[in-house]
Amino acid sequence: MADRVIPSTCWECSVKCGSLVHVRDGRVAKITGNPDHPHSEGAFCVKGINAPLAALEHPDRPLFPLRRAGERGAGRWGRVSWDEALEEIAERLGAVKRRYGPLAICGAVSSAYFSRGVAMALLLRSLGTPNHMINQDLCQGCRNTGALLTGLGAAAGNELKRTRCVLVVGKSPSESDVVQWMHLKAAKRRGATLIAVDPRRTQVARLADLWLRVRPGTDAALALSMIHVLFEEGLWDRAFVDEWCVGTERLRERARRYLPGVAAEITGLGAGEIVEAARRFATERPGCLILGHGIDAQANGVQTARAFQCLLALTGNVDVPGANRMAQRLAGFRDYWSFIHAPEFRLPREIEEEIVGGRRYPFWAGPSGWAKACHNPSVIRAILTGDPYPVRALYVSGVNIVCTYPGIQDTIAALRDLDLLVVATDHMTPTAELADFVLPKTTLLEEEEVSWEPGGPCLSLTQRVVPPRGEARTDFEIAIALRDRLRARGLIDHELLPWNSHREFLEFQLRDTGIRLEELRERGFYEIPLNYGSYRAKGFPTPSKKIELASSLLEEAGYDPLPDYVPPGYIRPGPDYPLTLLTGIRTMAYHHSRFRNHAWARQILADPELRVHPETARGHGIGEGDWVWIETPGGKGRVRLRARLTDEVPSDVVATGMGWWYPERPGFDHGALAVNVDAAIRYGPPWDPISGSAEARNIACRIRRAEAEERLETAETVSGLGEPSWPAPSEPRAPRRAEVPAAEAIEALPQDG
Ligand SMILES: Nc1nc2c(c(=O)[nH]1)N[C@H]1C(S)=C(S)[C@@H](COP(=O)(O)OP(=O)(O)OC[C@H]3O[C@@H](n4cnc5c(=O)[nH]c(N)nc54)[C@H](O)[C@@H]3O)O[C@H]1N2
Ligand SMILES: Nc1nc2c(c(=O)[nH]1)N[C@H]1C(S)=C(S)[C@@H](COP(=O)(O)OP(=O)(O)OC[C@H]3O[C@@H](n4cnc5c(=O)[nH]c(N)nc54)[C@H](O)[C@@H]3O)O[C@H]1N2
Ligand code: SF4
Ligand SMILES: [Mo]
Repeated sequence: MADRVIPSTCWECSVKCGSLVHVRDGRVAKITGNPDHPHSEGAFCVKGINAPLAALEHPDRPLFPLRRAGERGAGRWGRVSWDEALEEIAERLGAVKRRYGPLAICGAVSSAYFSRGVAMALLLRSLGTPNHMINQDLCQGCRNTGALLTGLGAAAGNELKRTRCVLVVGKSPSESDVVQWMHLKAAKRRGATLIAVDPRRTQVARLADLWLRVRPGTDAALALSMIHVLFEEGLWDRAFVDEWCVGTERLRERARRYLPGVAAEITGLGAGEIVEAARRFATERPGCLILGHGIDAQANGVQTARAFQCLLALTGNVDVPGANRMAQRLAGFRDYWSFIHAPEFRLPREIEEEIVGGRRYPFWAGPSGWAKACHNPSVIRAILTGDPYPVRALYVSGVNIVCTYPGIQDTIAALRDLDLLVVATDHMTPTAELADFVLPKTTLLEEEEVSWEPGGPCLSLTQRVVPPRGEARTDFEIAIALRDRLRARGLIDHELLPWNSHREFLEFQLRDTGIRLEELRERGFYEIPLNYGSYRAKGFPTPSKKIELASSLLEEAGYDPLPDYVPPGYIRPGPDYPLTLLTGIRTMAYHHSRFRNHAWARQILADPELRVHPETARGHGIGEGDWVWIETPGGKGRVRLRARLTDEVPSDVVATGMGWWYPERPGFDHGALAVNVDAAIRYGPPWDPISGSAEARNIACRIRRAEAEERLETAETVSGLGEPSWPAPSEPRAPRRAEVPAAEAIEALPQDG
């Protein structure tokens, strides 16, 4: 067979780089970056090079459907045919539906933007349930909810190539986004100004002209103070703001509370630094704002994001070359959000209103919410307590919730309690270990996908390079096959998953673009022409059609319409927990919990790290490489991490990653209870009042050197199961109105997760 180079798209993380798959003698020889790809321009990483092949060929990969043969989590499985698996799953879903009603069936999915998110949501909706969980409440949910309320879902994308100033807040692209990192280094070489806001001395902070080492969780005070400086010194873009923003005077009033001296006290920064950052960002134009995960998944996340989005609006850095730009859509293309929000794929409103968390978090979960997905912690609680109603069956695909949701003990207890747990996956994760059925999933090189990449902007094709191994199927194929069995049993109430093959779905996504799948094959992408200033014709996606510095939607719903600083929950615990723990610091070799079963990745980083300042380490008798216990006030367990001494963190902060487990260890949790930071924290409140996001990133903690004889928590010893560690969300807020605008606004937003 002739050698070929197939242009494709890497999906091993949310960056979605253009790739070139080199095929020799019918086998994949190597994978490299695609220099011609409009979004990634050749950028690529160690995961993209190694992971697709390692996952494809992994010796432990499940290649056939498996049915549990022993107790949940006992690791005993029997091979069954797809027919048997699907028949029994359909039968048991039917039993749950008949006994408890459709709402008792729920889903969980990640990277929702992949077609698997559509397959999952629409299969569940067809069954009559709006309930599915996505990662975004732990991910970019606060930033995106904030952007929608403000009406400014503008991202930097490759405008970084033309910008003169970049403000990077709580993002570490050298670890999490190779494309952005490439652009930032180039911008710096070109002489652009870089301002980094991060408690940690990240690579961006090292590169920056100005590094603001903000105290964790206090960014809103910084942003409001910068806003104040802009107003005080007349540095705001009056022409833009007068024409395109509402609530200017009210914001000015609010920002007055945050004089640089006041904000300096809150943030730990110097007043002079705050003023300088404001001046530079306002005057060195055009400028871009990048908001990262560091300000998200926090209890004041939405208003913190809004504070920065308002700052951006005041500088007028909106949809002009070199500034944050609005969505660059290809007319007619349907992505995840189009399906989630399109009326023809929705359930009747009275059913959507029943979604778990919808009344409490209408801007997130309810019929008018951004995510139209559940409030995850409330689902865990519903499984365990039956409140607000029983959730008894869960279909999980493409997410390893035991390893990635905070409060692992509660997640385990909930999964064990279910009447039915089905997990589709390409490797045996701790989540899959608890399933009744494990369904074998395709891996990247066996899949075909079309995605929209706003950064580039382009449509990007992932090509099926090899046939699926064993009996692996794509999520779409699984969903369609399951739908047919459910339909045969009269269990489909709403025909919302109308396609009969994965390919048919992809063609439907493209149908109204005028571009055919075949045309994408040659280059692997279709470049979307840039078009600035689209808001001039259609306005911003808010009720006023303006950028709402004071949000009318929030105000009508009884929330504070203006961004404000609220002290983070972690400040409260007091002297027992003197340090702040940052979780989720990305490392290049891993994607959350993935690749712990890949030798190439484990060679790069063998154990979970805790980054500790050398002085703090000395004070605790901790040396480089020592094992250290970490505990937080709300956590049900303690976990053990390996100390890495570095002054990149301040002395009152420690930082770690996430997602750890050791696939080779015995027990269904494979070590997650011992070493995964989500076993030391909880999914409980404080929750952001608008999005419901849990405080999963900045948490009070204490550390102690671990002695060799101290036992580790395992699947056998785990305690605290059975009781959710948080109360029911109290009274619904019952807003008068909580309408969120049209889908096209949503699609401008960052797509992590
Ligand atoms: N290699 C790799 N890349 C990934 C992923 C992965 O798992 N591995 N995951 C992908 C996904 S889903 C996501 S969501 C993104 C996340 O990627 P990023 O948005 O870059 O998030 P982090 O890497 O967690 O970095 C967040 C930064 O915020 C800082 N920080 C913490 N608390 C605060 C705070 O209160 N204020 C401020 N200003 N900063 C703070 C941290 O020190 C850290 O440097 O990465 C994506 N890319
Ligand atoms: N404490 C703390 N917790 C966090 C975070 C944090 O910063 N701190 N970060 C949060 C964030 S931002 C995120 S996005 C989440 C990530 O949480 P997850 O989405 O659970 O993370 P992954 O480990 O990437 O899990 C993906 C799973 O899907 C499987 N998979 C991959 N591709 C496919 C596919 O095509 N189909 C199917 N069916 N399965 C597939 C993989 O094998 C893997 O098991 O974690 C969150 N959890
Ligand atoms: S950053 Fe790496 S893993 Fe992510 S899409 Fe690009 S090559 Fe793939
Ligand atoms: Mo994420």
